[in-house]
Amino acid sequence: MTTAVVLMAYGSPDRIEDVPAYYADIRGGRPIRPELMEDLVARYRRLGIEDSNPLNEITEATRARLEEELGLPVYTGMRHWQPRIAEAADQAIEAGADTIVGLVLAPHYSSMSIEKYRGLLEEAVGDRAEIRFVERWGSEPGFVALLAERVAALCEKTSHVVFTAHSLPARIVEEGDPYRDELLETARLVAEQAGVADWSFSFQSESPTGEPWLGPDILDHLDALAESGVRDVLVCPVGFVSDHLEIRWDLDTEAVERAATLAIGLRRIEMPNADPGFVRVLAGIVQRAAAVPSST
Ligand code: FEC
Repeated sequence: MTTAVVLMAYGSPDRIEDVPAYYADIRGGRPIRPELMEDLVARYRRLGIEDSNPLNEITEATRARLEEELGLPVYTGMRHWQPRIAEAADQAIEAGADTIVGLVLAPHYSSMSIEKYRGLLEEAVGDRAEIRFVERWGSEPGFVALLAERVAALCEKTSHVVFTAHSLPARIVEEGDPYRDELLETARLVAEQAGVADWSFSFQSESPTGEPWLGPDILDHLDALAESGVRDVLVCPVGFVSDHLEIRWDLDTEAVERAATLAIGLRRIEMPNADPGFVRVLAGIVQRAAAVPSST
């Protein structure tokens, strides 16, 4: 058996000129209102992606460390940008892999996220290799411990901890999607291990697609917390693992600004990024998936 890993992430445009093509890819061909495009270009400009692109750089650093840790080839495949998941699969197969472990840098399963990555990988691989796909790893003990340690280090007596994740259209709950339950389970485990009793959960990064999304949104949630007397919030994102637009804009800019108007102090834990301890957690997940011919 010759194993390789396809490490998958959302992907991010490398240059401002790439934003329209990137957004079109996210929309899957559905139209984009001009004002939404302009708003996204402005956010990426403020993020400074011309000089350095956090998501793509962190994913490459994670890939390189994971490869070293595992002693197996690891290829990056992006869902919405380059290198594409199909390119990563081709590289793995051309290098002789007959077994591919598929791991997404997003811990919780949803039909609208992880399942899409799986579809792209399966389509690319076809019958050329066996896929061992990791469906979820949000309750992975090493991941929970890493977040709990970061929360405990910053949590003060007066802190209220808000766990966050990317929102998705609310209809997924009626469709029986486990996404929200899995997120809440990670939050519960982290709070328990960090010894935090005062915590809540909110979603972030909702898109204006014209249908209701899972809430509460972090900005509305901050309003409600302020009204109930909370003055010190520690944010722990559990549904993302890297610094990227949704962290640096939605939390570090928008949520920080809203908190300031409400006289709430807001801090967040550092993201796992390519931290060696986090990469060891990922390596353990890959090793287990490689050893067992089924999803974990
Ligand atoms: O730093 C970067 O350049 C990329 C940051 C980024 C991450 C990310 C993660 C997730 N998304 C998820 C679901 C959706 C759904 C839609 C949607 C739209 C966007 C847009 C941008 C964007 N997402 Fe994203 N997402 C990131 C970036 N996302 C930009 C489009 C403009 C906007 O809304 O701001 C709606 C699609 C549609 O219109 O039909 C749904 C989920 C995740 C977490 C899991 C993962 O990482 O794959 C779920 C990072």
